[in-house]
Amino acid sequence: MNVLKIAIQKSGRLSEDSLKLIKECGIKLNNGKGKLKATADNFPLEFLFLRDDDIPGYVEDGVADLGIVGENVLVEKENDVELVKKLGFSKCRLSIGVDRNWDYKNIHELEGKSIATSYPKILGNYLKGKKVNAEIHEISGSVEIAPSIGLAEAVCDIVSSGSTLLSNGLKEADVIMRSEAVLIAQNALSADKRNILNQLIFRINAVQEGKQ
Ligand code: PRT
Ligand code: ZN
Repeated sequence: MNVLKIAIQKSGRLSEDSLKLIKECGIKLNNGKGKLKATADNFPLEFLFLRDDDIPGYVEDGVADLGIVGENVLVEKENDVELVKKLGFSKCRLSIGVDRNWDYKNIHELEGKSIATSYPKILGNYLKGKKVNAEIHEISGSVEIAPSIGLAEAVCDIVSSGSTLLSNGLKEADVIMRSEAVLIAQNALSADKRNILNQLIFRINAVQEGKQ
């Protein structure tokens, strides 16, 4: 019998709500805590617990058939996968942050400036679209401290409440993209697997309609 493999973030901001959605779909997980794999009792799904950054690549390669990941990571990675459905949780923005005393009016003020980010592709494409030339510094974490240590004049980072920007003397000046968790699928699923995916989508739709 066919089983769909779904990749879920092992631990982080997507994990809890991803598993909650699965549970609300009536799917029961058999997992020992801390394991990298789990199966379901009553639905043909197998779970792989991975770092979110690795999920789009594993889905493209077919190591997993499905995945749940932030749209921000999906767009940045540029993997060739299908965006099946927006899931409505882990909502956030990818935003430009600047010194709170900067009287920022629009993106053109970043012309010739340096910007620290973990999202060089999304930011680069956005700036190109706006015809702004800026220097992008790719850093993998603690982006918010870049201006205070003189590494960059602005940042482009994930924001939800905005308190991390504030506590680093920055303010949210411009929104580059809005993001939420999305269900992704491998492009070339077999007809049998597509059938299981359709059953899963049916259940997710029912859960989402119940919440409206
Ligand atoms: O270990 P792994 O690589 O799997 O996880 P990760 O550390 O890369 O990601 P994780 O768990 O932090 O985030 C997973 C996804 O959650 C992100 O890709 C986003 O789609 C989404 N998300 C939603 C967020 C936030 N909200 C968020 N607030 N991701 C990160 N943050 C950061 C933000 O950058 C800031 O530094 O949380 C901090 C607090 O945010 P404020 O604005 O509320 O202060
Ligand atoms: Zn990550």
